[in-house]
Amino acid sequence: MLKLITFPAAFGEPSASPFCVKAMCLLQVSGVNWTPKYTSDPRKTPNGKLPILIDAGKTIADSDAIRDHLEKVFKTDFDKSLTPEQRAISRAIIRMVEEHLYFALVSDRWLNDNNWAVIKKEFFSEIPKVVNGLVTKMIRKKTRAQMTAQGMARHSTKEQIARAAKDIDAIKTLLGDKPFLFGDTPTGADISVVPILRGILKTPTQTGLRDLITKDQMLMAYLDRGRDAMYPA
Ligand SMILES: N[C@@H](CCC(=O)N[C@@H](CS)C(=O)NCC(=O)O)C(=O)O
Repeated sequence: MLKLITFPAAFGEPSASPFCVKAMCLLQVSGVNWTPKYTSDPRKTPNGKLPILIDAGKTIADSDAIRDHLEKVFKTDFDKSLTPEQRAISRAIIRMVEEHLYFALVSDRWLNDNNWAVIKKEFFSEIPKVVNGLVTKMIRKKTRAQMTAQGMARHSTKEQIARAAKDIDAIKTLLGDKPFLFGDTPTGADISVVPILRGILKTPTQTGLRDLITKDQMLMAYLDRGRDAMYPA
């Protein structure tokens, strides 16, 4: 049985982390037997991040590597219905959401003061009260430094939302009136896009970033469809 090391559920999503939700969807869609193991501490993992897949004692770190593993070992082709050109577009979409839009979500969750109050309670309530304030302040500081190094936090909130809107518009254009990005069934791109957009949607504070999704009924319907088709039961 494959074991997925993942952050716990949050805000009605099966994990607080869109990358962990993506890994869950990869496992679901490939039809393998798997079980989750929850942790909130990724510090000792190979990349200091989650998710991680354990397969017969072998550790596979990073959701992209998990996808490669499922494709190689279990012969799952997540893009089997796609042409070479569509596969190339899919790869570009995945990089756009995972290496850009995701950071707008992180910034919205961690650096927006209204959201931070909610996040702090949802993610860190089990840290003892006496040290909770200090520890969460340090974690937030580290996240701010990472977001500055990555670049997103160098933009104003308005600029971040404008940047995210361009990505979301590209997704909407590709989706059109199809059920999924490339047709009637979900492919690898949906498996990356849906958890990140749902992560934005389900973070409970109303923000300019979240509004980009809630004001669009087609996108909202797509996110429900994606959850129903790919998420663990
Ligand atoms: N490229 C990685 C990204 C994973 C990632 O960023 N995970 C975040 C949660 S969404 C994490 O573990 N963060 C913990 C930390 O940075 O301390 C993947 O696809 O798995």
